[in-house]
Amino acid sequence: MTSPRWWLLVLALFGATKGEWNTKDYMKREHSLIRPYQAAGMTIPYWDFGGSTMVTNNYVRLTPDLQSKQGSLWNSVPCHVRNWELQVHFKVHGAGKDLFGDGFAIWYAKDRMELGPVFGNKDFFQGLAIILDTYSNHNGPHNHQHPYISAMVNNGSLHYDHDRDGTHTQLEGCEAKFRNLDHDTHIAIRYEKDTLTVSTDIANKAAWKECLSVKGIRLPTGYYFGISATTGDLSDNHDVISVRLFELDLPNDVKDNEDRSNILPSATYFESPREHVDDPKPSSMSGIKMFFLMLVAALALITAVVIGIMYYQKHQENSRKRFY
Ligand SMILES: [Ca+2]
Repeated sequence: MTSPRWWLLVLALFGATKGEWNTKDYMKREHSLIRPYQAAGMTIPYWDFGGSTMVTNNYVRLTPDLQSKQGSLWNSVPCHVRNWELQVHFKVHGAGKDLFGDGFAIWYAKDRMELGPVFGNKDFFQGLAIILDTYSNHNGPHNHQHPYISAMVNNGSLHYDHDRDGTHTQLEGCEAKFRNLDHDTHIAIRYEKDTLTVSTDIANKAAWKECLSVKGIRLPTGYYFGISATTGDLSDNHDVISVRLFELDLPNDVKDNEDRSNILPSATYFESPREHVDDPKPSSMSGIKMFFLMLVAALALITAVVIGIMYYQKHQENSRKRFY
């Protein structure tokens, strides 16, 4: 994957400050958030924020490290770019060593600025969510460790199930230890020719590592980019340092003039869903009760077998009598 971030580093070394790279990918200023954020007063050009979100000179804090907070940050300009890469420089940190949460989500969605239960955004959303879940709500057997990054596409009909950490609606996911790191942490969401690829740069190597890649994703144009976060009983600071959107230049791409402004978001391939079984309830039966129940069941089974054999033998005798 070609990475505009490499060029960012190269340009930084040469002291270049223009938002236009040497590649043919263009950064779209109206969908990006770069320091200094505030032009005048308390507003950020092209961005709105709500809930607990606080803007400082160096970061936008969606939630502080306090319980029961929800915050969001939304681009106010709908995105009409067909192939894009969104890069988010973020920092999740807090005092909790073992207990922290809940995480944050990056959105490309139809509706904006609606706080709700899905990492600070509304449920039954229309669009794409990249979820960076730091807390495992699921006590049963899990396929993965947390923090966990996953992708979800929703046409408005799917519910995000926190009890299963969204595992039965996710497209794909990966484990990513991005919390409480001293170095910078980045995520890139690339949407190119209906393929969604999510990569992380959290190992302080200035290189992208692929987390997930899914083909057959159809997203409408004209949706909004946003980021939201939430804390519950557990908490963390969820900070956004920058957001950069690049329009991808695909020179060999046959011009596709399909009007995508009115389609519903859809995904061709979902991860084979894990069965939605309830966690085993702790048995209210004591061991002795259980033993007797098993004993009675065993006796009943033996009795049934014995009766069955007797009946069979009798039947055989009768048949023989009939035949001979
Ligand atoms: Ca969770």
